[in-house]
Amino acid sequence: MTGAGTLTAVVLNAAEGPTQAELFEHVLNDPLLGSSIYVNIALAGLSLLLFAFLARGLTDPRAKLIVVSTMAVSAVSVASYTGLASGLTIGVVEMPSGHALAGATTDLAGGGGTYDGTISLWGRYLTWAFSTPFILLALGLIAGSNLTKIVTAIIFDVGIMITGLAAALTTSSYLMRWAWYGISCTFFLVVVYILLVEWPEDAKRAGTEDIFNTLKILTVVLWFGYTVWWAIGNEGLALIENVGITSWGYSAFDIVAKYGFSLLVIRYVLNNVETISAGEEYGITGDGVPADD
Ligand code: RET
Repeated sequence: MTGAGTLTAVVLNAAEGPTQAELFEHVLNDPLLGSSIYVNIALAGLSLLLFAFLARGLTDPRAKLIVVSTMAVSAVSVASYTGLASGLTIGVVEMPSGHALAGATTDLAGGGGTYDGTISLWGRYLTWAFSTPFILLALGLIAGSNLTKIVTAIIFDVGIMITGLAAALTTSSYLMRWAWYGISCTFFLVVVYILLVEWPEDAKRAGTEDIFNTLKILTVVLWFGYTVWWAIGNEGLALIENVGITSWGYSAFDIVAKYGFSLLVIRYVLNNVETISAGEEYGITGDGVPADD
């Protein structure tokens, strides 16, 4: 390639943003950002093994459904963090004017180039759309709630995450980023209403109010934490500009909201199978009548 050709290629590359390989190397060579991701892959994997071990003797189908639901959160987490680690679900986003990081550049660690914009770990928001419904399913089942309320909570929960993803990736206007954020928060209020008003009543009826109240407080406080963290992190007001610190915040929340939450749920289910149970034939499909011979 001629000198001018090389220069053109470099400029074009810069305009297109980093390659996946550069992002992969960046995560690998930035200790703070890297550790916030790798630690969670390990924890998610270990928690899956631990939960399977703890629940190995469980036979009641409804109790098992609750445990499987919590295990799904860890399973999605393995995939989610692998997406981040591989560079697949990370990007460098050029913030619109008005944003504190408008015009900022990012030097990629590990020999990558310098690019206009700040790093977004947008894969987090995408995969929360697949993991958090299982947190709500477990909560709704523990509360003994009906299908309508469980599905309503899950629909708005998926809405939170997808509009949160939209907030993270919108570059057309600063205002539009916060408009998405506002829509996301409105959906969040629906979930909070179900958690704080609807399900506690159901849980009282089901006799699970003690554990439900603990889980409810843990969930509402932590989920509110994610919301505030987005607002102050590098993609929001950028009071915290550092991508590694922003990422560690979510990773720390994840550790409690996923694995801590799941442990509480599984411990409760194991010790209270009779309260949780709905009989041997719970969830059976079709109208086949089991033989009684
Ligand atoms: C965003 C930004 C937009 C506004 C709101 C948010 C809320 C996120 C929440 C995330 C919870 C994640 C969990 C993950 C564990 O697997 C998307 C940050 C309201 C509540 C519990």
